[in-house]
Amino acid sequence: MPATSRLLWKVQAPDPEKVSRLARDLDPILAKLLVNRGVETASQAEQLLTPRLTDLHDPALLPGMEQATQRILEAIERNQTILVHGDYDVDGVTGTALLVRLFEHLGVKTVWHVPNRFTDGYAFGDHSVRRATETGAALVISVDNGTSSTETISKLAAAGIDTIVTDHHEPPEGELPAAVAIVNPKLPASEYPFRELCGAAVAFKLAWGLATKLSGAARVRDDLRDLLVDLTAYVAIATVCDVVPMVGENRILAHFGLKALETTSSAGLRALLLSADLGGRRLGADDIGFQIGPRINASGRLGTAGTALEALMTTDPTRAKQLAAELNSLNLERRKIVEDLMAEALPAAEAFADAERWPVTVVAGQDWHQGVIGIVAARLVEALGKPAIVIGLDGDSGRGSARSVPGFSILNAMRGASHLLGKHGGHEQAAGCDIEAEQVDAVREAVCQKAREMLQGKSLPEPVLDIDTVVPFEHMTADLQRQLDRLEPFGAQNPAPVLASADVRLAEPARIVGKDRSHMMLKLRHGEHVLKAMAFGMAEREGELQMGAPIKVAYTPRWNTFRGTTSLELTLHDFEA
Ligand SMILES: [Mn+2]
Repeated sequence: MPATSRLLWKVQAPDPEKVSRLARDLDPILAKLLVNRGVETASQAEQLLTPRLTDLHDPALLPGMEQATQRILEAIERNQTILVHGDYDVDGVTGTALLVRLFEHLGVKTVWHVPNRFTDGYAFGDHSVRRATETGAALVISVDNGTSSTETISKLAAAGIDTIVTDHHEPPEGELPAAVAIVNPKLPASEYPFRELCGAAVAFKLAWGLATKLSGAARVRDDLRDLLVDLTAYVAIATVCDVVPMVGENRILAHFGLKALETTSSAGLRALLLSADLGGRRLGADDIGFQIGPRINASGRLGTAGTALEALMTTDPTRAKQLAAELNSLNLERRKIVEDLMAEALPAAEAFADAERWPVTVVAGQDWHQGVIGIVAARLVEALGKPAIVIGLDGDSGRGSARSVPGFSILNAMRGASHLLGKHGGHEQAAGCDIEAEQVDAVREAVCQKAREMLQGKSLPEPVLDIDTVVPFEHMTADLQRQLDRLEPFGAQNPAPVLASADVRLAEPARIVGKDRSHMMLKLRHGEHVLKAMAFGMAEREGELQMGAPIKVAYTPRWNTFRGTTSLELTLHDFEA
């Protein structure tokens, strides 16, 4: 049965003049991909392809850096206890780990705190004040939060405890908290040249700034320099998982951080890599995003992020192995919870299938695990092609997590129900809300009503597949892939290449694979040139493929290592047969 593609293929059209200019020194396909990513000149290309540590910005350019480092030096001098206060996601946990490791190296009395998302609620709150007083801390350093925590920081001050905020969130409209220092590139007065750092990267900048002060010179003393290099591993993990733009300083930090991670001396990080089967390998952003990130997040989603934090910091190899194993099983448990919840949520969503009447899926369930509702919302968006709000109820009240399709603001749609919701907020693509159980039906009505107004009779934007360029299949070789490798690490604004090839045929019948038999494994060929291709979640489309018939494929090429052998393989995004 011939069929068309499932996505709208949009092949990019880079300016041929710019491409040919870059292609003087570079592979022509690589040149096209660079222009697609906004590169125009040879020197910009050079900067992107050869990241240099010397292109990192001076930490002293960050607002609050001088006051922050002065206050920490004072704490060290007076032998005060410092509380490093993170958040429960990857960004917060890794940033906390790196500051604690620095302070332990310096022999500073250090304690840490990450909130429990079920018992402590939001990132900075009374639990923070309690923890600080209990531990006798004189100074709290926040990681990945705090810029809006005016009330909590005042309470800390009233208890005689100073706060240094390190954060990357947008500052509030009104007054900033009365902290000793707020280190955040997004402050209105900031002259820092790069706004897009993740929270762990801001914490790293503080570590670097402090190391500079302690060295008494711009050149950081050797022990601290070695430590800072090691600590970039945490920054790389956070930069990938927090999905900040993978450009400029972020890309440099991720590039060198991945290298540092490959050779890390940290027992905890090594055990984590081994448990994910990533030991001794060259690491890419995907390895972090799909293997390391979910393991760290599982801890905060299902219980306390403390397990992940300890796993990232421990120096004891035996303990490291235990903790890595624990994160592994938490992650498996998390997956099982997502599968079970999907089995309930998908049929519930299908009861509101009509996209004109119900442009946004709104489903709720008693005891739906609030740690995974965001993941389930994303899965529903993928399955049904429209935005989704998934609500986990706990008795009379609950929490909702929303995800959207590109080009549609779920936050706007959610605001259509603002009079029915508790606290709510977020971004265009992802948002969250507090909600009463009895309001679910009314919220569904109000959100869908608002969404229909936003769409004005048009249907939701069709899912688009951006394709970098079309290449003859036989050009997709290991040599080309080694060129494309130079664009790593990939992320937002520097996506992995998506290529398309026409006139490809099956070299053998498709094989249905996977535990739930939802994937297809293909051998594709053009003439003698044969490559293996994985079509994840496309098993149901097997009937569209026939031996001997030409196929158009859109794919991302990747290296696949299996039993010690590395080969070039394609991940299909879509096909047309
Ligand atoms: Mn963050």
